[in-house]
Amino acid sequence: MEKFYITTPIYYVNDKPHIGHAYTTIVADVLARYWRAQIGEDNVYFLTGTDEHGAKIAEAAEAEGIEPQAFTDKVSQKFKDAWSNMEIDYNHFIRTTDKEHVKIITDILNTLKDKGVLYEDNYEGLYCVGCEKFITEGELVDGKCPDHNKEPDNVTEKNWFFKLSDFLPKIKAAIESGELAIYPESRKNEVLGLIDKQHVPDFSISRSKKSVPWGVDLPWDDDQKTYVWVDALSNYITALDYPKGEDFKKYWPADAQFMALDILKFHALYWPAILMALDLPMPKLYIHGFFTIDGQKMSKTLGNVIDPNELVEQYGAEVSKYLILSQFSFGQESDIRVEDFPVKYNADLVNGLGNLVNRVTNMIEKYLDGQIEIDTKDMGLGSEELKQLRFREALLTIWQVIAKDNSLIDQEKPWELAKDEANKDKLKSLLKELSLDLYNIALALKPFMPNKSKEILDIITAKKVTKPSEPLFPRL
Ligand code: ME8
Repeated sequence: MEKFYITTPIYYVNDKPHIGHAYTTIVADVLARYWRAQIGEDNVYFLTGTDEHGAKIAEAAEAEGIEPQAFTDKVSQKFKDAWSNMEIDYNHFIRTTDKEHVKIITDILNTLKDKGVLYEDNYEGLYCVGCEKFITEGELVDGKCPDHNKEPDNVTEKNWFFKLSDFLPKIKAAIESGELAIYPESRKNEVLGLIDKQHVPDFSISRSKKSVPWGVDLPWDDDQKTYVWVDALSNYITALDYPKGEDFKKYWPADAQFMALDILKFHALYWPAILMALDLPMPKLYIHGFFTIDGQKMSKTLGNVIDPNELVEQYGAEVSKYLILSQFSFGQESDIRVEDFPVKYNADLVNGLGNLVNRVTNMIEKYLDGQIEIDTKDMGLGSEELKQLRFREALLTIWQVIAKDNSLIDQEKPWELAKDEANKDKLKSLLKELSLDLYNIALALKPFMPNKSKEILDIITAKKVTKPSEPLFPRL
């Protein structure tokens, strides 16, 4: 039976959700809705959640003067609230502090140890808490981590390591054969380049309890806690109740794991290595760009963090999602320009789609007394693009039809045709063509704007078509 498993990264709860997290979650939501319509609700599983262990989270909790668990409860809820506000329809929201997750992680760690892929070693080096990773001198700018503008900590401790080096040739072969799929192609080549340059040392799977007190215990070593990445990456299978769960048997491997390129290395190297050690099949990874706001990195200090809740307040959930997805292509490095949103809203939604619905239904009401028969044929508008995860291009295809129809009306001037009884057939077939297009536009919009899609379908398939009593998209 066909199935489709979609994941987003699990987001860190050191801070509340922003538009970057929203983008990944929206594309996952649109794709899930698309596949539910193709293969049935019961054959699609969309997972999101929060990553709640590690030094970074413990520090954030301490800064607020509350216990880590209470802190993660609070921030995790903010992610849930934001997604509910954006009308994101996930199947499961996993938290790495869930009891079930912690239990399975403990089993996974034991299995990895039994398989002989872990070893103990002393580590001496620099650690950036912001990145939750060890960092080399060469990566520093003016002695600081360039991403977090902070001096890394000097760390000397005993850790457990994963023998990534043993897996690299197999990972390379899996990427080259397409067994481990990485899209777009440029990101795949980036990963292959990393492997070739041998810039990937073994990775640590644990830290001393003294440095990371907030985490899952390493079952065989009292002094150690699991280091965030094994805990975090495994969420994609613990959520499905690995190894025996029905969901796991049905849904793994993932058909689309979404992320930005900030965490590509972890997903394209560490994650496949863990999966190979567990004898599990490889997923498909889809990497989108890491975007900036008005040319700058999003940061609290700059005060340019865009809160998805504020967008929803201004535009509503569906329009916000449209504005975000239509601004740039998936995979492209981009700059979000919120100041363009009102212009785009007026052009595409008020004057484009809203106006077309209004004109067509108004004319059917006026010239045909609301009577029109449309043959309800699904032309699969935008479907090919969505199958290839080209979200913006799917929208562009829909909007080409909207633009074509609006100019067709301008050219054919149905109000002139209506003046002469001799043109009655011509007028009727024109309105038929337009309403068939509207019907297909509404079908194609379903994964993007389920409510607006239904509104349009209800209007256009009504026994007596009348123009909407209120504009579909009110002018700002
Ligand atoms: O990395 N542009 O969590 P995180 C686009 N917990 N996407 C962005 C973005 C931006 N400016 N900022 C964030 C972690 N994202 C780990 C992941 S997974 C097993 C563990 C999105 O809260 C994008 O999807 O830092 C990115 O990969 C993710 O949020 C990072 O979220």
